[in-house]
Amino acid sequence: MLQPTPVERTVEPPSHGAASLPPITTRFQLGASLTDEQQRFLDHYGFIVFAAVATPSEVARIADELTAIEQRWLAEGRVQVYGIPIFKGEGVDGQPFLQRMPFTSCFSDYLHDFLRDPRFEPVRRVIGEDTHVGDHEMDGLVANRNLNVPGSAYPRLGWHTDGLRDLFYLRAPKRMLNVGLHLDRVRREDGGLRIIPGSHKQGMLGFLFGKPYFISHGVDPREVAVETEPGDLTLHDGRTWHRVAQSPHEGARSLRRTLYFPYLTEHFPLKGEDSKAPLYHHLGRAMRAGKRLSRRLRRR
Ligand SMILES: O=C(O)CCC(=O)C(=O)O
Ligand SMILES: [Fe+2]
Repeated sequence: MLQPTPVERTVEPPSHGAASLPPITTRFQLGASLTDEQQRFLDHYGFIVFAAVATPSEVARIADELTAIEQRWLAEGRVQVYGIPIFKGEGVDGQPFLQRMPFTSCFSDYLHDFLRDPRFEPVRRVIGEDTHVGDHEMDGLVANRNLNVPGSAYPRLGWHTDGLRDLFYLRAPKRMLNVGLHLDRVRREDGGLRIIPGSHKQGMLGFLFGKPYFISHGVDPREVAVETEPGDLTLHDGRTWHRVAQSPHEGARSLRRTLYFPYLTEHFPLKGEDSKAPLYHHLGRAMRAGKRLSRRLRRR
């Protein structure tokens, strides 16, 4: 069993001792509201996992909806949605495969309704008294499909905090809880989400210079693997340092699908077909193009 590793000096000492909390690998049950213990766990570590919040049939249906949206976007020759680029790579058989799909709830009634299901009320209340579903804000409901094949455009994601985005919007990073639904079984040995527990309590310097953003992928001695089963729901504080580790498996076994729910307390500009790409996505696109080129050159 994993034990919480001692936090670095750059991280503030936690206000509650970890001793009174259940093990860091706990998968909790989501009830009508978060228990005091669940709330303390989230505050202390900066993340929490809820087991099997979606049923197997819902997970299957969500996966099918994503495939249907993918087919539609491929047929239309779409490269972006509302100004946000789609990551397009190759699938297991070399076919075109969309790996980061923004605004998916604008293209599926099922996903649109799913986000509004009453079971998520307790999660929404943790985020704020009054949250709305930002189908058309930021990147909307984002679906990620990490895959490890030679033509993949998105096998992994380097260390980052999501708070950096706030800096692009010219404001200090605020507590922002990311709600992720996980469609696949991912254990530590399968790669997947890694978080530095407690790193949401770092100061501004830790945020900016804790690690080189997105280009560092190394194992951190403080990191924990967030292990999930299909239908699990995770919450993580966007100010934590986190990454997505590449699967050591290849092909279909490496597939890892997640959806990040746009539960927002603030209103952001509504996006539609004539929206333009924000600066950070231009940077991201340039980085991905560079990586694809270097992979291609290495394969020669
Ligand atoms: O795939 C995940 O679980 C996390 C992705 C992520 O950290 C991000 O898109 O900012
Ligand atoms: Fe992130």
